[in-house]
Amino acid sequence: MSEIDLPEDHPRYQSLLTRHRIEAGVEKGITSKQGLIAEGRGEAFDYLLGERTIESAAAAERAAAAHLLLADHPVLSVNGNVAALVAAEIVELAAAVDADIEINLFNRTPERMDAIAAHLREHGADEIKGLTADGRIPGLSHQRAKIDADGIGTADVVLVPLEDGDRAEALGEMGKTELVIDLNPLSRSAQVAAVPIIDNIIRAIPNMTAHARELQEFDRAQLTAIVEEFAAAAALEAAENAIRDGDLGRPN
Ligand code: PTJ
Repeated sequence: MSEIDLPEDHPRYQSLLTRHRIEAGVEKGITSKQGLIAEGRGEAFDYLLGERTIESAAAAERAAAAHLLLADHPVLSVNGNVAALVAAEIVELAAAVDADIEINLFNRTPERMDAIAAHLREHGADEIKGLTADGRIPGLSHQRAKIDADGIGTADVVLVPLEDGDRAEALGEMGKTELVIDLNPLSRSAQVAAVPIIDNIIRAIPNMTAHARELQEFDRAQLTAIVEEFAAAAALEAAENAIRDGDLGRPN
């Protein structure tokens, strides 16, 4: 038995674990109510993908790991859904690629910022950015423009999971290389990403950490070759085709 009192080989284990974590996130003041709705939308896409990491997503996860290892200043952006679903896994990825963790919220309130920071610390995070908020994303109004000047402000590569389209677009215009995790290949965030990862974040982050560990010994030329080999448009197309084919991952 595990976190949700269900054996891990139960066919709905991962989906029920995800729901449990999001619900707990709302109860802890981490995840917004809108985050619940966003998770529902994500689940629908995941169901159509067969709740598995498709081949093109695995390639994207490897390319994203190579980007993070090549970066001068990589930052992993965390919102209320990410914190609820994969807090410990984000901390592990940050350690594997030597990245900063920065909290960035669409619906930013001091209470949620503090609750998420505390939750990340409970899961092993040390330094957490996002609380200073002394930088801004140009072209965005409102609280969602806030960033740390020495975090995302100076990052060259940013992982933005489950991001809203406006913010993803504005970050791209700042010249950041964006790695986006989003189960919807048609979302604007996925469309503007250098590396769109069309996979559930619950699978994507541990996969990226495993790739980063495997690529640790690669030199810059080898990592650059992996980055250059990856084609974003082809990955988006493969994911859309997998959803439209709708075999739900069942063998033909
Ligand atoms: O915590 P906050 O205030 O920053 O708000 C976070 C949410 C997610 C509510 C906010 O960023 C938002 O409204 O996002 P959107 O525009 O609904 O986009 C979220 C995207 O993430 C959608 O395209 C979903 O399909 C996708 N998604 C949802 N759950 C998952 C997911 N992708 C990967 N893994 C998931 N578990």
